[in-house]
Amino acid sequence: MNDDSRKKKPVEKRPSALNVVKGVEGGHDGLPGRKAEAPSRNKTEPRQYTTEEYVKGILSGDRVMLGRAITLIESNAPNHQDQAQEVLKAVMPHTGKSVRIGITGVPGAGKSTLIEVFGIYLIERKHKVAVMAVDPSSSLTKGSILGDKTRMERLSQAPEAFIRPSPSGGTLGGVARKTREAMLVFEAAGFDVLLVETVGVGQSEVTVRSMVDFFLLVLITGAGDELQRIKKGVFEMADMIIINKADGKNAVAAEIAREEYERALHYLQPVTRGWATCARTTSALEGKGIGEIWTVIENFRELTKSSGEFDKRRREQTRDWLHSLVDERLRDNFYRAEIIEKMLPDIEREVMEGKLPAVQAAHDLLNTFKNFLIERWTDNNMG
Ligand SMILES: Nc1nc2c(ncn2[C@@H]2O[C@H](COP(=O)(O)OP(=O)(O)OP(=O)(O)O)[C@@H](O)[C@H]2O)c(=O)[nH]1
Ligand SMILES: [Mg+2]
Repeated sequence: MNDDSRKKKPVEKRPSALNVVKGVEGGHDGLPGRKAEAPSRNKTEPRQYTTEEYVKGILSGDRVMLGRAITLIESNAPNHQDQAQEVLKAVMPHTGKSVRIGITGVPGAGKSTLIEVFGIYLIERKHKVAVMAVDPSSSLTKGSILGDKTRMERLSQAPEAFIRPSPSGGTLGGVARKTREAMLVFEAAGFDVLLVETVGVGQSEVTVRSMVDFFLLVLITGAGDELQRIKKGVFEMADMIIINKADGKNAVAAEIAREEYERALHYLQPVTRGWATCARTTSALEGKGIGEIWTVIENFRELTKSSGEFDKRRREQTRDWLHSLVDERLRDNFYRAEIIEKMLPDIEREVMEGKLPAVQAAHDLLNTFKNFLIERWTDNNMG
């Protein structure tokens, strides 16, 4: 900040210990907001936290600071993003010690109900459970999330659990980035089981599969041809299939479906090397088969840890993520460059009219972009 801008913005007189500057809003974690640290007459200016405060809060498992750190990560403001990166870098050595579980399935299959009972099962066994969702369609009103909070009533009140709704708005890529970073923060805060629910819209299953160790597909019976109801690709990504609602009149049908799936799975290439995808029945409503989910996951972890597949997958996921971040940034810079914006409509038209080969057009555009970058670099460094 130079002297000029300081003059324009006179510093308000406040008691020195309460020197409050505009910063990140807290209380986004679904908890009632902490009593305001700022003087109550100045509610619009929440306190800004230092990177050290965030890091200390996360590592000590302070829920309120944890919620704030995730809010910081989810913020699109450039200064928040810079600080979020500092926080992430600092907590990096404390991340990785968890099992990351993706959960997908047809709408209404009982994913949220299952997460509630499974989460409770885990915290009763001394685990710390974080629940996240990847839902690029979720709006700012977070309507679907409110529904989930009531479905996860006990879990959302447990101190050993933390439920974080999907970051709202933006592209799937943006939502996924924020969720990945939130996972790291949860791990640093000592959460050892991370559950990521996907709503099963479009590409979101592929994205969630690319950020978890274990992928769980939740299905139900009784609505026509079972195998038709989900995209074949999703079936092939699963490490475990669950036929939920195996209760009451449905119990027998669920067991028959399970056997059918089990048979079908023999013909599929398993998604995780050395692991045979299996099918089980559950009743989230009656709490049946819940322990079996964990047994399967523990077996999975043991097997893939000893074969090296677990760590290999994580390393590859991180590498792929790096590449997709670079791809995204490059594309963004390219399409936002003024010169490209100007050129593109004409070039597109020429390509569409068959006057210019697409390969030549792409070559011209990229060359123009390269020259634009060189010029900019020269201006910045020589000028
Ligand atoms: N009978 C029976 N009903 C269940 C079971 N699990 C969930 N339900 C009911 O099924 C309905 C949908 O459950 P949710 O947990 O919201 O399902 P979901 O898969 O999260 O749904 P979406 O998020 O909307 O896709 C609710 O009315 C649940 O009470 C079960 O094991 N048995
Ligand atoms: Mg749900």
